[in-house]
Amino acid sequence: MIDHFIDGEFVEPHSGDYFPNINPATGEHIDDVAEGDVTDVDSGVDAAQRAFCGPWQALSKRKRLDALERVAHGIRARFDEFLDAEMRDTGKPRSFASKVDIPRGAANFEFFANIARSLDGKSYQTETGDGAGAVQYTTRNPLGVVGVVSPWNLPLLLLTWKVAPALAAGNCVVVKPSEETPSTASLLAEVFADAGVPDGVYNVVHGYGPDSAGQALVQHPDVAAITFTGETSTGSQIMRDCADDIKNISFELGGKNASIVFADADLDDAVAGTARSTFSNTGQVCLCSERVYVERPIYEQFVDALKARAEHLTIGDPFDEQTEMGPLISHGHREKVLGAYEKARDAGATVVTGGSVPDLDGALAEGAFVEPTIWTDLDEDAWVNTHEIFGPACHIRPFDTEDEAVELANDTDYGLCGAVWTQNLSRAHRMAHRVNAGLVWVNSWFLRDLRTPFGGVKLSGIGREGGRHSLDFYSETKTVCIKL
Ligand code: NAD
Ligand code: 6OD
Repeated sequence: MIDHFIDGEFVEPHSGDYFPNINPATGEHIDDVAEGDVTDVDSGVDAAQRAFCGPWQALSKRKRLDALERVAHGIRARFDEFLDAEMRDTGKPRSFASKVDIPRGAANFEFFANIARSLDGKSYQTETGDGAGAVQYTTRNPLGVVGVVSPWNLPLLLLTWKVAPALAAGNCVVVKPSEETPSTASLLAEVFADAGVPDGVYNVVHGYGPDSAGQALVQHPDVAAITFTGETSTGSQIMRDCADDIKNISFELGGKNASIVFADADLDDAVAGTARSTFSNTGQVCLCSERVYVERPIYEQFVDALKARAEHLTIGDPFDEQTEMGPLISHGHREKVLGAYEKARDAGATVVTGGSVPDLDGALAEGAFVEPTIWTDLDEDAWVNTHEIFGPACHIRPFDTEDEAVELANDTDYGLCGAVWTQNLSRAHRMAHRVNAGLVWVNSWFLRDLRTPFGGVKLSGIGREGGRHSLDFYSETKTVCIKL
């Protein structure tokens, strides 16, 4: 059973209801998860408020941040448990989760603890009419209780990306992990307890989103801010639900990211990088490239090379070291992705590779697998070119000029990131400037430095998290003016 974690204890849901947790690689029922409701959320928020006003604030900043560093060590000490839990919940391969998800879970705590140690305010000397002057300075104050609503694609990574800075800034949290991936949030609760973090600082209420724990958390009047990662349509609903209380919000939402490959790029790097940016985590990373634009002289060569990469991916058991691609998160999501594959075919796409489900034996035959898929020859307004698929698929189209590439890349409602492949330095800078997104990678993809601001424009989000930007969001700046 996976229960809520409230006020330092695992507790059963008020309703007594549990829902199943399914391994998407096999369809196996792995656990039962507490289904939270308004009453459970009330308990979580109440515990967080008491901890905020009591033991968490009573600790010195140094002791609070030391405790977060112990959480980082605690994750590392139980690395294999976190890894197994994440692989079972998501079906993501060991080769990915052991390098990305779990290390980043620990690194997020260490990084934000460190950066918060050196945070400073500003001071100003102010002239006054009487000549005495005044000094003004700023302080940062925590918000109180922060609600964290997180998705299933990088469960521990994205939950800790928000929990760590929220706590480093002095807040307490109530988290609502995705209903698809409850396990690592609960393991993390054990790590918090072992690290000696006071009860009520980190609370977990499991459940669904609308009319369930997620919405109750967002609407709770004593929650000061909501930090959310997930679908754009969910973000819209959450924004409406936060409006009455004018809650602070930070949103990391969907993407329809473009990868632009110029003829002067290092072709091997561009193909390998685009394969990574399209197929990593079975295409379930908000930063994945689903639209690829290739300069005409190398178009055919590029399509053939990406096809070869897709066809050589080892698909299968997430626990096998050799596996490069696991299943999608669920059969429900597979229906959506296969629906997109069908829409592409109906719109007249040339299916370069994939488009269906792979043949797998034994237990894996029950898994939510799909083939990595590449299309060409679709119009830009085709459904799969305008909607986020969140699966291992992309459309490739040729272009002739830099202006055309910019126009194609920017012709979307989203603006999370872009990738540009070129050896021309001036062009790299021009394109980085002209692609309308929160983040542009040149000759790389998903190369992260946690100090940098992360977030999207247009339908891809509101605000920036990362480094000091996160700490800005999770605190209020106060100005103090002292007349001398
Ligand atoms: P989702 O929006 O369906 O769910 C995310 C979380 O929100 C879950 O915990 C869910 O239970 C909760 N939720 C749903 N409706 C709610 C409501 N009305 N009120 C409160 N909570 C609610 O997203 P998902 O399917 O879990 O994740 C995939 C999506 O997330 C994709 O669109 C992807 O692009 C996006 N994403 C974006 C980023 C980013 O950094 N921009 C990162 C990861 C994922
Ligand atoms: O690396 C990160 O910090 C981050 N927020 C990644 C988001 C990935 C989206 O799926």
